[in-house]
Parts: sequence; C-alpha cells; structure tokens
Amino acid sequence: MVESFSLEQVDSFQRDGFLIVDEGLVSERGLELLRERYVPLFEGEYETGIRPDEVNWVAGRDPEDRTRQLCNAWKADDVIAAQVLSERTGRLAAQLASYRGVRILQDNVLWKPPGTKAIGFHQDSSYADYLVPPEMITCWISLHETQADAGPIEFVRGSHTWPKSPPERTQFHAPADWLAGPRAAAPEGVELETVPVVVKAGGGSFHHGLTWHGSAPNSSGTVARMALVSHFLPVEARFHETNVDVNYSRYRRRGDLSMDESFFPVVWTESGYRTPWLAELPDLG
Ligand SMILES: O=C(O)CCC(=O)C(=O)O
Repeated sequence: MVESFSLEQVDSFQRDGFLIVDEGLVSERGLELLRERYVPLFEGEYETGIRPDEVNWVAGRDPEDRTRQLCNAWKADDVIAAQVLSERTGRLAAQLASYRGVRILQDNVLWKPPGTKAIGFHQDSSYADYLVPPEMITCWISLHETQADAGPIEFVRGSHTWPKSPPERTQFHAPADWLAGPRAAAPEGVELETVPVVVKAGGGSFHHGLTWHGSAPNSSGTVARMALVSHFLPVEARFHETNVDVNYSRYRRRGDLSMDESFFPVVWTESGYRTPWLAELPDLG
C-alpha cells in the first residue's frame, strides 16, 4: 500500500497539477468489498438507511448511456465511508496539497458501463465559492484496471496554473464536446495535452482543484469502470458568509460558519487529530 509520496512525486504534482498512482491506494479486500456495494447503492438500497446527498442516476429514470453518479454515498454505506474517509488517503492528499490537515467535502461514486457518454471537463474549485478558502484536492481511485478507451478520468497537464472559470451546470453529464471548457480557458497559443489515468485496480490519481479534468465516452465495448472519489478541503475550511450551494449549504448552521464534523469529518491532521466517530468504521486493510 502507498503510505507517502517521494519528493519527485510531490514535484510532479506541483508541475502537472495531478499525480497518477499505478496501484496500492486500496487493499485487495477493500476492492472486493467496495465493488459489491455499487449494485445495491444504485438500486437505492442504503445500508445505513440514509440517502446520499445527491442521486444523479436512477435505473429506469435516467438514460442508460449516462455515467451513474452518487455524491456523499458515505452517508448511505459504511464500506464506502471506510475508503473515502480513510486516514491514509487523507494523509496522501494533504502531503500533495501542503495542507496541515484535511476534511471531506464530498465523495463521488461513479460507474461508467460501456456505451456511456462523457463527463464534461471542469475545474473542481469552480464549484467551491460557498467555501473559504474556495479550493480542494481530489483523490480518484479505480476499482478496476483502466484502459484509455474505457473513459477513465483524464487531466489537462499544467492547467492548474490557469485562472478559475465559472462553473458549468448544464453540460456536465453527456456533453457533445467534453473538451469545450478547457479549450476556451487555455491561454493563447497553448495546446491541450490530455493525460488519461491508465492504472491497475486500486490505483488512481490526485488532482489540484484548478486542474481541468473529465472523461471521454466509454467506447471500449466491453469494459465497465467503477471509480470512487474523495474531494478534500483544508482542515480549516469554513462556509462562506453569503455565497451558498444548493445542496451543501443546508449543513451551515445559523450564525456559525464552521463545518460540522458529523457532515464534514476531519480525516487526517498533522497533529494526529481525526474526527473520533471515524474509528467506528470497518477496517478495509
Ligand atoms: O471519473 C470521472 O469521469 C470524473 C471524476 C471527477 O470529475 C472527479 O474526480 O473530480
């Protein structure tokens, strides 16, 4: 298992805006347990009895050619929680972002069967203006071996140095031109260099909140891909006084901008503090 990054890996993250990790972000046992959770979760069977914060795909309601997505499925399922809130993942993210600690903002459970369409390229921090500071670092883990034509996440190298663009809310799922955003945002004369994350099961990537990323259609014909994402905030992040998010600002208390650890738990800090209730989650090894 990957426990920390070398100086070369940190340098490469800072230069490119992402780091690809070939394997070792999840144990074999963890991979098996996690894969088993996807079918029940997308059938609306929630182990804890609690719905994820966002259910963006429902069987029978939504087209089969859309990437299936849930946000904050950790609230619905303790196995998902054990991975997305794992101390190791949080520590690795904090090391790359130079944060003294991290808390979770949101997880994404993503399932992209053959034939599913693209996810429009975007910058995660564009969606964070209801937070202070409005930034994050993201860990994307693949539960299967990935291949370039099966719609893995892809990054635009070096795009974390470009300004933040406004959020795209209508063309996120299944856009015809998934690279339109970064093409419009690229500084004059800069060609887009996209890098697909081709890794073994349990491998994945970390990316900066300003790095343009998304995924092309899954045109492999045979290979499904399941991914599990943790979006982490610096531990001291607070809600913005006036800007709100339609889903997540419901957790902002009146007269208090702090982020409650029941909803945004602290996953790792350099002082050793970790939200106490996380100790109750299963150990995935
Ligand atoms: O897996 C994908 O297709 C996109 C995931 C994503 O947008 C993210 O991890 O921030």
